[in-house]
Amino acid sequence: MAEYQYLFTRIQVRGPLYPGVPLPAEDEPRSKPFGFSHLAGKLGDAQIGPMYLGTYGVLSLMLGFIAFEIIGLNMLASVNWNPVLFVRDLFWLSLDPPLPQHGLRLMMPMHEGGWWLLAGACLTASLLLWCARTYARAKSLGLGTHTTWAFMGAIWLFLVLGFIRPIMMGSWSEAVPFGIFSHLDWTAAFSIRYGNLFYNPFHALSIVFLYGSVLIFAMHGATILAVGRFGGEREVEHTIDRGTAAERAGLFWRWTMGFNATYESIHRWAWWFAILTPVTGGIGILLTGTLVDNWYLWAMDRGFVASYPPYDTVNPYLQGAPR
Ligand code: 07D
Repeated sequence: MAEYQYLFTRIQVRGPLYPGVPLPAEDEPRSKPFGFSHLAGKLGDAQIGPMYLGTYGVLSLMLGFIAFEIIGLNMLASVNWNPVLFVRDLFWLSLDPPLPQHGLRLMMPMHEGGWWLLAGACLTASLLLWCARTYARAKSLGLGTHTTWAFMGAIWLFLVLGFIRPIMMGSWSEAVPFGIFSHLDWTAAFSIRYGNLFYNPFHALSIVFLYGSVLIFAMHGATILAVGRFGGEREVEHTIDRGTAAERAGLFWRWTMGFNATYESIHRWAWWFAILTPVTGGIGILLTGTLVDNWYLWAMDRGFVASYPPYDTVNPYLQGAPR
């Protein structure tokens, strides 16, 4: 018979269906637990539910659905309501932001950006409501609100790209289109228009935190799996006990790189790195086109891109010439 040894095993642990810790009546989850799924158990917890929707959740899903529908139906309309073309060309279809001549107007023909604005408003409201929901659920369970703050980091970048920067530039047309390839094209065009985003130090910082998050996640995930055989998933007790998985894990990193994070600090490292990715990214986007018009020439001006040779060419950024 299979023997249960520690949490990181392929054997699925199953107790009776568990509704979760008891909560005050107004915070009780709406649904009962739904049941078990073997497949879900391969990825995470085998128990599905209970699910709490509440006012924020229901409103958020409704507005998100409306945004999704507006985007999808506009795409379908753009291929003359032909479902075959819709599926075939889906990655190329797009709902674009308002035409430049509409500036920051709120009223405009629907097919000249009105649908984009409406979808954007619904999507923004949906994200903010979902964020409020993470706050309310965390509070009701007596948790910290770290998830909410992290989500707000992502929403900050989302708002900079689609709302704050367009307002500062005076036109919704500056915003990102809704579409798979169209938004990729938008990022490439944006980078070229403003002189190569690689020279934007906040884009660079954002990449540092993005790659840093990946590295930290990989190191931590690998470490905990590696000490699973010593019960390493019981992180908290191990933080203060001697002779445990935590001590071996720490020693491993001191051996390999001379220093180790603690079981507590590694999670703060991960949280900060993840959050700083969109936070620094948002700052970088906000500066682009508002304060800095060309990051390549800006970098030349600051001396970390080689200057043009002193003959033949001039740096228009330094000369004040039209660019
Ligand atoms: C995008 C915002 C929050 C998202 C939320 C979710 C929906 C779902 C669905 C209705 C992720 C919203 C939910 C929309 C709706 C339905 C159905 C978070 C987001 C709340 N770059 N680049 C970054 C790299 C280049 C460019 C960040 C690497 C080129 C632009 C990141 C490379 C060019 C922008 C990053 C590279 C270019 C970025 C994003 C390499 C041209 C941004 C961080 C190796 C292609 C964004 C400052 C993030 C930014 C951004 C990485 C290259 C353009 C670090 C690794 C040179 C225009 N780039 N990039 O967390 O912040 O995104 O820039 O080449 O705006 Mg870049």
